[in-house]
Amino acid sequence: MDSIGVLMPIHMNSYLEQELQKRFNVFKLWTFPNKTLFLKEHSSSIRAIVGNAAAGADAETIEALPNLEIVSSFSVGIDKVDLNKCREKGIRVTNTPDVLTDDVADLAIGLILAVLRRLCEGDRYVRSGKWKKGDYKLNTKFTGKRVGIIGMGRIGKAVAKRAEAFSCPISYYTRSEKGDLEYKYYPSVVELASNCDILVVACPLIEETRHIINREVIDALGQKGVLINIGRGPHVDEPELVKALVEGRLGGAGLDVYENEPEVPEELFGLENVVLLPHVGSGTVETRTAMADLVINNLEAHFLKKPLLTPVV
Ligand code: 8YV
Repeated sequence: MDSIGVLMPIHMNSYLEQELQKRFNVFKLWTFPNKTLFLKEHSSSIRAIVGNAAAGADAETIEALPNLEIVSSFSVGIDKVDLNKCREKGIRVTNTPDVLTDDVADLAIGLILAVLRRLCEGDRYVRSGKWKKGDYKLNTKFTGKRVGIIGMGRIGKAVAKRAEAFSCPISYYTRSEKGDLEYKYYPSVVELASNCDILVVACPLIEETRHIINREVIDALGQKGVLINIGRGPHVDEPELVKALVEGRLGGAGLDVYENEPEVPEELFGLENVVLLPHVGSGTVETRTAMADLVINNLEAHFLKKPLLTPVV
């Protein structure tokens, strides 16, 4: 398979790169200074793209690669892949579900605890020596709080399971009610937000879920409510979120994702009720290794004409 051209648009993981290079002819786009020239010279050799949550395969790239057969994404979310264009051209698409579910759900709980129990602020308090000079203020209990979840796929369910262990009543919003779940269903995000203390975004990013967290939802969550986003930045109307936090209309936020990563609104930096992470939901050695193996296994299956392990298209 070492003559098969595989395009990586950006650097994502050293293990993935090494393992791909052992098997394929890998083109690392970021090492070519001129993208147009690169495409002119190499476009016909490329039969696969390995992208991720930051850079996938848009219509323009797909059109520029006449021999593209498969996009194997190093992510579960495939919002950066033009699925319609892939369908139209008969290009297969795979992602990395399941292997990252636990880590992302763990991180959602971590963010909830970090925001409510002020873990980062407490750490800064100790390190700065302020503990010696004063009393640390009280924070907010997590156990028993009402947790609302947007999206009840693998990750949403895993967050619910963990929150249940904290005795939290769970409710959720999805497009239609899931018959097999005992959690309370709300047919609108505003209703869900009005009836929970912590709102977790865990749905895929598609046109209908863009800005699913808007001003109305934020106001429904209210002064004591906490927003946790482990989905995608564009799920949230970020300027509205920033305004609500700065004006004290929202209780707090734990964010792993942002609208224009790696740009993060600086107004958030000074707020103690906000915890900011650099999109690391799946970012453990174990999980990123499992994701890389899945990407490679999908590519190998494709080129050996075997069934794909985790097909999307
Ligand atoms: C990663 C993700 O950030 O799986 C997803 O959808 O957002 C993450 O796991 C990423 O693609 C790893 O580079």
